Amino acid sequence: MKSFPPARIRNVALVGHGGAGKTTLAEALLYCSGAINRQGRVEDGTTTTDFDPEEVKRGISLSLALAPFEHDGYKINLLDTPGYADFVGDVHAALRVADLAVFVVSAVEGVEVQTEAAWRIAAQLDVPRMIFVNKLDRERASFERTLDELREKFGAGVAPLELPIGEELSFRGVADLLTDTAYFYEGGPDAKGRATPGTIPDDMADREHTVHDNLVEGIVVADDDLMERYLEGETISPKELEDTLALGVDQASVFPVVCGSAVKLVGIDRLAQFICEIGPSPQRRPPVKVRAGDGETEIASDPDGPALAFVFKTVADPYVGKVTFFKTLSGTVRPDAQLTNPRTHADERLHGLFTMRGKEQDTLSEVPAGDIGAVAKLSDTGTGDTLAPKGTPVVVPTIQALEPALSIAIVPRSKGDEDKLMIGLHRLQDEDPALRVSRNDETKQTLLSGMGETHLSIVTERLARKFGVEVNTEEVRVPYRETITAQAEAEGKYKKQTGGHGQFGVAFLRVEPLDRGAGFEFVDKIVGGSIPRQFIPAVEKGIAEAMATGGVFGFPVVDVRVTCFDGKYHPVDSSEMSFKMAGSLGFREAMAKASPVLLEPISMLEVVVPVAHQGDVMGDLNARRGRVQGTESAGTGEQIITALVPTSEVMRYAIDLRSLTGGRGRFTLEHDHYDLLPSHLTDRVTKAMAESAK
Ligand SMILES: Nc1nc2c(ncn2[C@@H]2O[C@H](COP(=O)(O)OP(=O)(O)OP(=O)(O)O)[C@@H](O)[C@H]2O)c(=O)[nH]1
Ligand SMILES: [Mg+2]
Repeated sequence: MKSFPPARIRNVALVGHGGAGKTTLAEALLYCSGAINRQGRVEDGTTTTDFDPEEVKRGISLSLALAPFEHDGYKINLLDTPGYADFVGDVHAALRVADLAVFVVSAVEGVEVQTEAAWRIAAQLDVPRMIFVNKLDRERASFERTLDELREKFGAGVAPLELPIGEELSFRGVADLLTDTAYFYEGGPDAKGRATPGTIPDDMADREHTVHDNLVEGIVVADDDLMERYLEGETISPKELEDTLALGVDQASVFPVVCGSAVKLVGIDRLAQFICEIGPSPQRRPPVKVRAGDGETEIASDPDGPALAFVFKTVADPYVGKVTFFKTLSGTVRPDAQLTNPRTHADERLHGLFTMRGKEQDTLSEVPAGDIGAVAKLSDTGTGDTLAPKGTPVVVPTIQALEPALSIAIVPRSKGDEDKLMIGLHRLQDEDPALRVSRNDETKQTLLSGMGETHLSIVTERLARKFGVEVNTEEVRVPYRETITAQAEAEGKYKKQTGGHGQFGVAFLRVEPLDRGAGFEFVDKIVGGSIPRQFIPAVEKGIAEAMATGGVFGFPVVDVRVTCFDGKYHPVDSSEMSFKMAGSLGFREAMAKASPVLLEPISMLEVVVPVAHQGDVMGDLNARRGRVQGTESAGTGEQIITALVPTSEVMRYAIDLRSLTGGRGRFTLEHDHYDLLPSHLTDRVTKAMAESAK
């Protein structure tokens, strides 16, 4: 693909709720601009941007995909993003590099949960926004209803530039409010989405005039000079209106609304045109704030400045290796450029530069400021990293890490696959900042943590497809622990007399409960050499090992003081080994007599939900044995609830909260402390433990 100056580049993210038609719209834009010859369909798995086998199988987008195309002398770097909540990390990544977000909203479903979630992210990042009301050809589509919802949710900045001509089956074109012209799309498939201009149908002329006047008034208020001329009765030219509108878009104070159908190719060419004409070029965006040493400075999008690139996405390919997607923030990145990653201090050589349209690579001769490119085989650079010239270690604030919400435990299906599994997981973690891999030594499980069930099942599918490791998933075990509630004593005796050299050691032990979190304390009260000094550490070691391997119920033992107050030895048969055994046996016996109980982990849960859901969420927390610690307003109609909840009750909270709030809640969980498990639950836990050991 040839190189474009920054003024001719548009970085556009398609965002919105799952199924609104983003991928179909990306396909339509590529097709109408001539970048592809065939309009693929999501249902057939033939679209450009849903190319992953996992995406094809499910018919939904799972990760952001780049699809550049040319329109009218501009290069539009389209970023198709997933609408499903589990993959919101990629929406965030796309919005970090987009200069315009096009919200795709279905005229049937209207504004949905993820539309609002993406809006919040775009607002937070100050990304200019416009809206494409899609699916106007569908039954029960309504532009009016959708527009009302948009205004209600996103405010007075929402400004329609078009009205649909006809709706549902009779949807055939759009009326342009700036120029008072109708565009009809009735040329059939051969027209490839090209419109025929005409006059606005009589039956909608009145309405068109009203909306037109509203729009013009909405635009001219932003400019005193225009306002004055307008009030004096002058007709403001569409070009002038458009320029003023573009300023409002730049400032993310005006959100133009256009409409059409991605499947029927209605309004698609016009959307591309709007993107070029009123969409901000990278140069019109405010300079990027970067950290330089201890201070902060700003970097303008200047192709002649020092090269600076921001990595927003990494994809692990088992054959090509790692592909790194970046946006050049300043300067011009050329093949063989040598840049440094200030985070890892790695010197990276950017060999071949290319762009990708879906899965197809296309060579680039350079990636100037504002443009997006890709490079393969960087050694030590991941998503969110900055690449800067050696000696100028500036760092762009990284992509905010997502806290995983759900965990599963995985085991490789074939025994010898442990190493392959770890390599695969490591590589997948590289491309997916929302994925965490950890090992719990207490429960002896390898845990995979992510954003939700779909996310985690995609990860296991990818492990199999990309790295040839099949895994079984298990329920995550709760790391229960044991402790005692009374004092007890026991004699630990180890004696073996088989043939020649025997084994002999005796340790008298006393166990006492300690405060929560105190751990293990060993007290040596041996006097008069009843156990020789050199063997006392062995007694302690034996106890420690017994505690770790599990007490009466099979869980690790904590918060116990063990005092060794007497013992016996044999001058020939006693050894370290025999005292270790004595310690271990004595401890087990004393523990059993000391009223052992189970401890369960308690988590601190923080839930953010719309006020309307607060009652439901608190009621549900009660049912989970939760103790609400406080509630406070998060502003914007949301409430923050903090509660201490037994960890076992919130292992799948990600799924439960989603269904409880229709996806409108979010939460974080953090281990807080251990507490006594209510005795009526002990049976259930020990039974489950016995089951899982089978
Ligand atoms: N009738 C009609 N159907 C559409 C239109 N746009 C998309 N669809 C259909 O809506 C469904 C979802 O479309 P996608 O393009 O996959 O939606 P998406 O927004 O990419 O969904 P996610 O990737 O899951 O976020 C598909 O069956 C499309 O064929 C449209 O304009 N008209
Ligand atoms: Mg999609």
